[in-house]
Amino acid sequence: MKFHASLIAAACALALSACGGESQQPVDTAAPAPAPATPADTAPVDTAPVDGAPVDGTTTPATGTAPAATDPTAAGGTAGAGTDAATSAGAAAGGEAVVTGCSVAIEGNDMMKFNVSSITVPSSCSEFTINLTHVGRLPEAAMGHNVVVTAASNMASVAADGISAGASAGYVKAGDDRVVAATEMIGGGESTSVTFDVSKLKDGGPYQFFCSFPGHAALMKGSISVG
Ligand SMILES: [Cu+2]
Repeated sequence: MKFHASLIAAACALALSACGGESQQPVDTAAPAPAPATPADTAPVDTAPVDGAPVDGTTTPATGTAPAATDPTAAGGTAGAGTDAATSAGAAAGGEAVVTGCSVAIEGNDMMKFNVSSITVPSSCSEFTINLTHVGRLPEAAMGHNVVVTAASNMASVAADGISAGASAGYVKAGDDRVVAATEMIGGGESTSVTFDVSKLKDGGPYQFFCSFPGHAALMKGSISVG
């Protein structure tokens, strides 16, 4: 008899719908679980406009949105805005930059990303201009971006020396002859550009472009070559 009773109890526990009264409690207990969804609601506001890639949110705990990013709810909530972000981001996939004449326009955003990962400078150009626009909203001090061009083999050391040089130097060591070109550091909503001699890219290489703001080079970098 006891055994039989416990079986029924177990059955009730498993089939919640079969046991009216008791099943209500587990359901109520489960209800608070979505509570984390509340903070998640605020997360998409920060995450959505930033980038269409949910992956970024997960790999950027620095933004403070990390807890929300782990919540599947956040991904769902972002879906709608994500479409817009993907559209506005355009080439944000990180592919080859569209070069017009002897210049290229690239973007940096609040998710610490450039919208291109490769730039091919036409060999017919004697000078080349890189136009950088920071499409984010964060200020330079928090999410500054620039474009520094250097030999790939020098990137790490140039970045390290830039950090030593500090914010006042735009995170680029003054007179650094390893630097082929470097824009000033800008914040959200700003634009800048730099023009350099293409002949500087024709010897050696491969070359890379990157952002020298502390910690950004890991994500904000790409290849630049003469094609
Ligand atoms: Cu940057």
